[in-house]
Amino acid sequence: MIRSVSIFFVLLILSGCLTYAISLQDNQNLMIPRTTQGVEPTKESYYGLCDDCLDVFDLYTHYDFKHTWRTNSTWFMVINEPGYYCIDTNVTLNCNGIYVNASNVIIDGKGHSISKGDPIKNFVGIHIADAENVTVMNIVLDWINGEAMHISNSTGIHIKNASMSSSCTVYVNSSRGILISNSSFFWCYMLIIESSENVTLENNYIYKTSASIENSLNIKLIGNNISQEDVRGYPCVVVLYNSSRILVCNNSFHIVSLIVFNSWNNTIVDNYANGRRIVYLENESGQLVTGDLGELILVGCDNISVESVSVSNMTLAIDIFRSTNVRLRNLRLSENRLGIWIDESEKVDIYKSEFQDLSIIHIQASTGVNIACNFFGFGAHGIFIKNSAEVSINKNIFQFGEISLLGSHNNSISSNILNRVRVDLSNSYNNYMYDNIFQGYGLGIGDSFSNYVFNNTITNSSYGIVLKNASGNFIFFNNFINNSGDIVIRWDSSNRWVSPKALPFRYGAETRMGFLGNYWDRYNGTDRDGDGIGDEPYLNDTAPLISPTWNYVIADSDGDGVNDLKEIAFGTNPFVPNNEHEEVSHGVPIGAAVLIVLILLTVILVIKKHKKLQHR
Ligand SMILES: [Ca+2]
Ligand SMILES: [Ca+2]
Ligand SMILES: [Ca+2]
Repeated sequence: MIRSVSIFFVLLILSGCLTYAISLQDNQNLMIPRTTQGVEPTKESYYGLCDDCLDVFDLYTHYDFKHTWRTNSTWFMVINEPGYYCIDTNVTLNCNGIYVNASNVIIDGKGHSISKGDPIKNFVGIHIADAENVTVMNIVLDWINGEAMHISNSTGIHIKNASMSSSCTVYVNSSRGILISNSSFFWCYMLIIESSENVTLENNYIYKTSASIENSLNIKLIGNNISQEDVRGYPCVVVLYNSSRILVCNNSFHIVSLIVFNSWNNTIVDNYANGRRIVYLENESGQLVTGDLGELILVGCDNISVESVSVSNMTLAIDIFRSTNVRLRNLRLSENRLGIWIDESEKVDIYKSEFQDLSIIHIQASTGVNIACNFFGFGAHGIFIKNSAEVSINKNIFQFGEISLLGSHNNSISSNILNRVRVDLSNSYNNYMYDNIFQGYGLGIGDSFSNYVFNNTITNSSYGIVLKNASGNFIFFNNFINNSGDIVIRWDSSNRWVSPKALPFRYGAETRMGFLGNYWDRYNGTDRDGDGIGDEPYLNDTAPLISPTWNYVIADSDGDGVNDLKEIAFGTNPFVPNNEHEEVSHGVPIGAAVLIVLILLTVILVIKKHKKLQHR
């Protein structure tokens, strides 16, 4: 319940991205008069999106199902003796429905409906408690909100030809030997099976309804039709959580995804999503997965290659739980609410893949995830990283979205082209952002320390960097060009705007030793000694660069393949060859020439755009 409920919140909040996509205007910030103080992004643009949705994932938002019937003690009907009970007419109730605590009972609705008259009160439709051998059939529970059906501490219960609808829940708790068949669940909030054994859901129609199987054993889902109409609507999932020996067989999924958390010894076979097969691998190694899939689920796997796989139109396309050495390449994920979910995993590579239309990568409690050389299209929504380390985002092109780090450290974002991508750090430390080009949005750092931001170019943003309650971060050797404001500082933020140490650099003909600040295009200080460092400070930058960074040559003094600037950022010795940071050395920085070309392209695009606007 913990996770399943909160997954909804995650997805629901992610859906906020959609409105944000629509409201964007290209380079509209060019119209804003330029000041040194940028325009602070709104809450949802800066913090809101990721950090709220990720936090909520861990919240224990449990409905207090177990007590609802006691607090509303009025029942339309109480059955405490065995027998055959019929319902001969449709009824609308302003109280609880039928309470069964006798065994050997049959309730036959004969096709009639029991409707909940009060949409607010938390009434229960049918509650079967401490009973054995009860059948409920041919009944319609039109039960807006509250629980349509609650089965607790019971055995041998059969629900058949029943229909339940209207944002209600169906809750099976601490029960065994339950069969729910040939029934429909239409627009229910959730179907929950908790702490139960031998529960079978067979041949049901489950529409716009999520199902959660938690702390349960020997549960069977067979031949159900589980669907919703729109990937952008209210997201639905089927979650297996802390459960084992689950059989999921011959089900037809449409948009709704199956998600497996910490559940083992499952048999998941012959299922289809959107007409394509669902691949489930548990405790496998050395496998190659390829082709157009409905969904891919890896649980406890090692050494898996996933190549040329496409998944579209699912709530979640690829679910990776507690797996290691997974290589994903040439994927094409589009129109999925979540593209890849990586949880409690290590060493996952996502390479040369394409993400379109939502398809968010969500990484949590994982280490060693490398995301390189991918393309994130105009509708893709980026990467969320929570409580993870050693995630590398390198050489990707983003057209839109957000990269968000929450409670994460020792991650790097390098050599990416970030068009209209918000990069936010929250409660994160020792992260490295370098050699990136930010266009349209800058960088936000909140409640974070010891992060290193260097050799980036930030252009065309309404703010360059936003710092909120963030101290001890190093921001140096970046270019701030054509932003309507350079920095926004909120609360107690004190950071360092020059290189952590002095280093040798060449500017013009001479090589000198000194601290390097940032290039700010609106800085108009003098440089009387011609060393490339301005004579007056700019804001808190005591060594502002007089021209963009590509006019300064940074050496690799010890010839170990890592330039002195990076050595200083990574804390290695620029004068002693080092091997301890080899991962740094194979991140090829964007060279000055490439940078210039990219900036020229940007400028051309901006001019074109501007001209277009003038012509209107
Ligand atoms: Ca100077
Ligand atoms: Ca070096
Ligand atoms: Ca060195």
